[in-house]
Amino acid sequence: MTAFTRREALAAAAVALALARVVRVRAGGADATASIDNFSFAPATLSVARGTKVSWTNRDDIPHTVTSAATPRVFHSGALDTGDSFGFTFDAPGEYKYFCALHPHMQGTVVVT
Ligand SMILES: [Cu+2]
Repeated sequence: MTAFTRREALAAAAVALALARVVRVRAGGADATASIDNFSFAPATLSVARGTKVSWTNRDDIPHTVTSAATPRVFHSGALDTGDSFGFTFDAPGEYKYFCALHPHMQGTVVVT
């Protein structure tokens, strides 16, 4: 390895470390949890600060999804089996309505301030 490529490698490593630090700070923000049980999202309305990662866990014994009602969709979990979780970080303020794509009468809202 030449000195030049070694310096490049060190610079790349420094950038990677800086990025990892940014990710860690973001992940260190307040997180919120919600559950899916008995064909409903709980809490049905969740208020969080921007930058919060909300994680839903399916506690029901059948599959559900967490699907943005917006067009285009802001997020979509795909089918979550019992015990599966889905997380989404809300970076922009707003009111995010969502539903279960398998049971559209299941609805919830995340309010981001
Ligand atoms: Cu469902």
